[in-house]
Amino acid sequence: MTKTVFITGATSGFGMATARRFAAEGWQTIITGRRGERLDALKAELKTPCHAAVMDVTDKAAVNAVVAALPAAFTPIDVLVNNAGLALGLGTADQADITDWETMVETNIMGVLYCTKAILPQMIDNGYGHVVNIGSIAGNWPYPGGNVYGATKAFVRQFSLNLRADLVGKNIHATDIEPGLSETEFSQVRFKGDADKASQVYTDTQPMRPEDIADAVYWAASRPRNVNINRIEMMAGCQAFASFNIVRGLT
Ligand code: NDP
Ligand code: 8X3
Repeated sequence: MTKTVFITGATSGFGMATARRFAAEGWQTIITGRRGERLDALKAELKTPCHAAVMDVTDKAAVNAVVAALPAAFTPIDVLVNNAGLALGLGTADQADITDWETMVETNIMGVLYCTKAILPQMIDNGYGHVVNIGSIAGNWPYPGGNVYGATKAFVRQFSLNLRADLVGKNIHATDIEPGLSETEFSQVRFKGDADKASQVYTDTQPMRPEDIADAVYWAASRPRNVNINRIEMMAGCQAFASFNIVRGLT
């Protein structure tokens, strides 16, 4: 039987790679994001049935409207991939812009909540479903400038685990995928279009590729039902942990 995946943030990076991966495995896709022309191009490329909908995850009414208007052939949804998200800035907490903080909270937290709440009822009615959230190593490990971005991803991790605790008896699976250094448009967004700053993040490194994360999403979503993958933390092969920062000379 044909399966259906609903992906947020499919216009770029992990979300686009995830749509391609599920379609290559024969799934039909619902692809969403704010940039409609990119959704149209992706839809034209995919070989399985695809429904594209322009949707801003921070707009609760828009999310509900998109889900309510899904063609019957695309319901019920088997897998929701809550991928849309962003980091804005890398300033320390005292210097960061409060509107950047608000945007990260609205997108990375409220967006995940709006989409989950809109789609869960059909999973519950269907007696089957899987919510895959895209967290980050930034939600597990602090770093300077990670302040609110990392905190939003810690929320995503704990919400994923709590979803599972609530919904195990309803046959709903939940997974948090927690990637590290990966080359997408993420740094261009974080540095607000400063291409030099963005490309420096990846200079002389071997970052993960969007396809590496799509692999993990697909693998988690395609386990047999006697297996739930709670979390997958992934780092680039060139990335690891550092020692604690000890500042000397403080009085
Ligand atoms: P990209 O910038 O390449 O993609 C982000 C996607 O999110 C785009 O499709 C964008 O679509 C969408 N998006 C952003 N804001 C909104 C919004 N308000 N409504 C709907 N869609 C939105 O970055 P990545 O692919 O790297 O990021 C995907 C996820 O992975 C994010 O949650 C990010 O935090 C996380 N992540 C990224 C890592 C990395 O190093 N790249 C590592 C760990 C986690 P559009 O602009 O068209 O709306
Ligand atoms: C993105 C990974 O380390 O840049 O979530 O925050 S990191």
